Amino acid sequence: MNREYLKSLDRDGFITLDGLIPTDLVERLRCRIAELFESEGENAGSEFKQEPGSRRLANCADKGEAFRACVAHPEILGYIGHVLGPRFKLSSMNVRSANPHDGGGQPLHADMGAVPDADGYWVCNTIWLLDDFTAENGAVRAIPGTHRSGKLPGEVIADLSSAHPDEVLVTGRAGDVIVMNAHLWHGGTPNRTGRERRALHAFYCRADKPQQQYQKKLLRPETIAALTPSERAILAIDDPLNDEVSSKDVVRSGFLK
Ligand SMILES: O=C(O)CCC(=O)C(=O)O
Repeated sequence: MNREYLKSLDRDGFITLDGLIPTDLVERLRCRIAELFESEGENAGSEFKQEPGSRRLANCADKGEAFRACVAHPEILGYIGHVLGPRFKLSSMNVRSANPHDGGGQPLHADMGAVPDADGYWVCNTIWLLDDFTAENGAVRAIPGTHRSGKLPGEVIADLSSAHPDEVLVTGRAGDVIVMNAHLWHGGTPNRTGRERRALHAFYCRADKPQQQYQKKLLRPETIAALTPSERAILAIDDPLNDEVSSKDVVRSGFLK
């Protein structure tokens, strides 16, 4: 892991890992996403949530080998562990595509409405760019340092949809991965172009917190049988603590994640 990146992640709450996704995996993810949008139609995303202005897919760890290749990437897990500590797991894996012609704008939020607790940070997201993120097409905005505020944006900001003086636009190239402390105040911006803007969200949480999507219940037996040991561990398939904390609600709502 790069020390400067670790410093930025601590200070600002996010980093961008340039070109981390091999080109052929970007292509496989795009193809699989297109197939799933086609086959799931109006139900796409409904296992978790549908979002006006964007198309979503949920439970992606169960939806093909291209997604599973993104669950336990060693370099990314290193950064996640830096934020969450040694014991963490995948919380959910979803796709979000900001629709052309002004879709995709979101209010500022922290994922799952989470504030750090006595043990520190407990949510961390990764955004896998499957299209360039530009100033025009719905790049994510973020307010650096707000993950350290111990507050949610709604406690401080009257209009969560308006521009904030301290916000920055996190642009990047298809193939980059943004690692974001998910307590950071952030949100999607409108896609003002005529083309979709696709991203995969691999979202992680600390071991003692419930998964947003209880993977053990949602994955088909054949998917579970095909997991590598490291994928099985990160999905918390054999973790009794996870069964205790996640099994009550198979899917948890939570702001925009
Ligand atoms: O896909 C993106 O632009 C990030 C969206 C986001 O922050 C969210 O859905 O919580």
